Formats: sequence, C-alpha cells, structure tokens
Amino acid sequence: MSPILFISDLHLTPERPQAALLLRRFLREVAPSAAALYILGDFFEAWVGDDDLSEPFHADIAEALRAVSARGTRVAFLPGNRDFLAGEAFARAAGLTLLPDPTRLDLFGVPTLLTHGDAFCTDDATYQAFRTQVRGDAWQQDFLARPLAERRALARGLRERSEHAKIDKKPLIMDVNAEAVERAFRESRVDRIIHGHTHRPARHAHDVDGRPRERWVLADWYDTGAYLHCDAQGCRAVALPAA
Ligand code: LP5
Ligand code: MN
Repeated sequence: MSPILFISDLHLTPERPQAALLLRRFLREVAPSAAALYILGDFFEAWVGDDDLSEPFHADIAEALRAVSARGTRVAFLPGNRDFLAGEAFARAAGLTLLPDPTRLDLFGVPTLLTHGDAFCTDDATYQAFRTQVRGDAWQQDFLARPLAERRALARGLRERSEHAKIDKKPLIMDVNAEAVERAFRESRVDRIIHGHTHRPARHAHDVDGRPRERWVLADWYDTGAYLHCDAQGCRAVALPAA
C-alpha cells in the first residue's frame, strides 16, 4: 500500500534557495510514490495573500506541487502561522486541497489529528493574543485590502518584531503545553497527533486515560529536509540528504 507523507516548516523563501532545491528533489523523487502528501504549515516563509503568486519564486513552487498531484499523489495543505492567508487561488494553482486546522484523519486505521502546532503553545500568551487578532475575519479583510507591497512590508516588520520578541522568551514557553496536548488527544478521540511549528522533531509517547498514544513533531527544513512516512506498519521520520 502506498504511504502517506507529511512535511512542515520549510519556510520557503528566495533568500534560502537550499530548501527550495531540496523540495524540488523531494517532489520529483519521493512524493510521486505516495498516495498523499500533507503539508502542515509554514511551507512559505510568509504568505501575504494569493496575489503573492505574482512572485516568480512562489509561482514556480505552486507549479512544482501541481506536477505532483497531476501524477496521482493527493496534496493537502494545512496552513501555519506564516501562511494562514493561503486561499483558494493558491490551492487551484498548486493543485491541492486546503484543510482547516485541526483536521482529523483516519491514517491506516489509526485516528490521527493533524495540526500546525502553534495552538498548543498556550504558555506563549503574547503570541496567542496576536494569533487571535490576526485570525479574525475583520483583521484579515482589512489586511488583504491593502496593496501587495504594503502587505509585504507589514509582514517584514512583523517578522522582525517576532524575532525580537523570541529573544526574551524562555524556550519552554515556545514548546507545546502538556495539558493542551492531552486535551486534544481526549477531545478529538485520536491515538496519534502529527504537528510541526516548534522545530523540535521527535516522537513522543503519551498515556492519556490509560491509553497509549503518540505525537510526532515534524522537523524544519533549515539545515536539511525531512518527512514523516506513514503506512499500515506505523510512522517513521526520514531525513533527506542535503542537495
Ligand atoms: O514565526 P516565528 O517562528 O518566528 O514565531 C512564531 C510567532 N510569531 C509569529 C509572527 C510571524 O513570524 C509573522 C510573520 C507573518 C507572515 C505572514 C502573515 C501575514 C500577515 C501579516 C501581518 C501583518 O507568528 C511567535 C512565537 C513563536 O512562533 C513560537 O511559538 O513566539 O510569536 C511572536 O513572536 C509574537 C509576539 O509575542 C508578539 C508580536 C507582537 C506584534 C504585535 C503587532 C500587532 C499587529 C497586529 C496586526 C494588526
Ligand atoms: Mn509555525
């Protein structure tokens, strides 16, 4: 049976061409043998609206994704805190389906929750306040009505503020909150959670209400690429050799 693959946190930008090169190789050589590829957010360094497709780097990536689904691999995109403004025009250009965060999936018989992961970081109070604000409809309408160049400049400014804010945050604050994770296992009635965002790749074993469960944290693509390979036997993390 063909596997199902998961990636996240590529943070694709023309300023870091290595990740895009690795992605192209992954899409050509690995993804076509999978039944489906799930992208769990922060695929792009920043996405300020679907007119961001006018950037050739973005359009080329959308085209490379479309080639994968044209060859028969379903591609799904669950946005992260960098690319939550990805919409239907992007989905059409990239030949993929947009998923809400979180999404529940029957993964080879194992009830599984897919999420970017930032919603679990409940100890990061300033981030959660920021998140609530920018995920609101009114804010998004106001932002998307601004010219592309202005949105890009605002996003750059926000990135700088975010990097600055993170200097003063304790690393633990930026990891998932254990109770938030436990609640998600319980309320979604899943035995597996797959997420990214924290840049702390690992498999965590959990025991919730006496039931063994697992949580996979996907790796980022800063130094090298990686993906999670799942089939009827279970899941395993696979590193991509550097290009
Ligand atoms: O992204 P990363 O990994 O650096 O850090 C995240 C949290 N930061 C963010 C902000 C993004 O990096 C900004 C980039 C968005 C690009 C495109 C979006 C399009 C919208 C553009 C909006 C103008 O998500 C960071 C977390 C970290 O993960 C770990 O979980 O800590 O959170 C922050 O740093 C947020 C700060 O704590 C608070 C930021 C204050 C900024 C307030 C500006 C208010 C303006 C609101 C909009 C009108
Ligand atoms: Mn993220």
